[in-house]
Amino acid sequence: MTKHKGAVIGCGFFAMNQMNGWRDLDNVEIVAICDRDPQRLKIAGDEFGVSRRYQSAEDMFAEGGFDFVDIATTVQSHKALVELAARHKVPTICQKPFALNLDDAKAMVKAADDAGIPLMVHENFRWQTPLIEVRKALDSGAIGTPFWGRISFRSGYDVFAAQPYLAKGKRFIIEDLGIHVLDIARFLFGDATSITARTTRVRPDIAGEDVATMLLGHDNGMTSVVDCSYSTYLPEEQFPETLVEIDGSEGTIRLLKDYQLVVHGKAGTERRSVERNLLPWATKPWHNVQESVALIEKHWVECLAMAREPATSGHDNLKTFALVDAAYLSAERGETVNLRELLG
Ligand code: NAD
Ligand code: 89V
Repeated sequence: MTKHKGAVIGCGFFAMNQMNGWRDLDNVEIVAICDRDPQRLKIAGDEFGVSRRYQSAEDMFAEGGFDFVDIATTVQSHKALVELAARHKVPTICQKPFALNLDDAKAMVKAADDAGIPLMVHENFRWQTPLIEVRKALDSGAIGTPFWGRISFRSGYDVFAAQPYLAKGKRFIIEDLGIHVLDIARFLFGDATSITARTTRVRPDIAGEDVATMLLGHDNGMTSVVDCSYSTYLPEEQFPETLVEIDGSEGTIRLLKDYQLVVHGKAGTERRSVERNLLPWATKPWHNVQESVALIEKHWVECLAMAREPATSGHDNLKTFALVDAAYLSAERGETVNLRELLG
């Protein structure tokens, strides 16, 4: 068995899930970690038994000895780190949001292409089992031809407790969470040609928008609504569940709260739970997202071994990222934005 040697940059809140996912894979060994914060470096290094520890990514790359790098830092450092990895010709995974803007994202993809290295964006939401089950139900033809969909993430969860930086950015919910939900829309309904967005900031104590409603036109003629809110206080909190509604020519699919999937078509109605068992290191309510981390990491290693392009490659993610930029543009201008304008 080939053992893939990896390095992780950024040992913060979410990287712990990534480290756990890597530890679960028999054919991966994380041989080096990097964080400019020495305390975080020590905690992660001790927890996961990694002795090569660096405060500088440049120093880590200079010593080398790994086959891929997993960048788990916040967005401000992504461009410099992806370009550093490209200079060293090391296959790269980068967390979402991939970049600060679409121009940077395009430059990062070009850097990887020029270096001839695979590049995957850690866009894990589409790897959640319930969403994979929705996709399978769609592909089965049970509801005929889909013509309308809604992907919805509404919550009052205090996301700022674990990720305080989210309260500070001028861009918030579309850039941080909507990016996942827009990617799910692409995963289920195909690429989009246009987007119309409206945004609001309900919470007075944050800098960015915490509510966004987006209307997408898809290449295949479908219409979808993508809506996100962190100011929705429900009697039963549903964080971090993504709910889905799809109407087709012969039936409907609903992914309801508590991961209940209902597929209703000519053949009848099927209702079942698509919730997964907790991984040993997972904690509720995050377990479903944590499982998607393990699945995207497995996918990366398979792609690396077979020299295949990952589902959420840099090239693929440009289309999700363009939707993010287009949504902000649409909300600012108060008009529909054509995606071809941005992607060229
Ligand atoms: P965090 O602030 O907790 O951790 C980031 C770490 O990176 C910090 O320890 C920081 O010291 C380190 N760092 C930053 N720049 C560095 C550099 N140049 N060199 C070395 N170390 C550096 O952040 P987080 O909440 O873990 O988020 C990290 C990324 O993960 C963000 O992009 C966030 O959007 C993303 N995220 C993704 C998901 C998901 O489901 N995919 C969930 C949460 C967070
Ligand atoms: O993806 C993220 O960065 C997280 C969460 C999953 C909570 O949206 O902020």
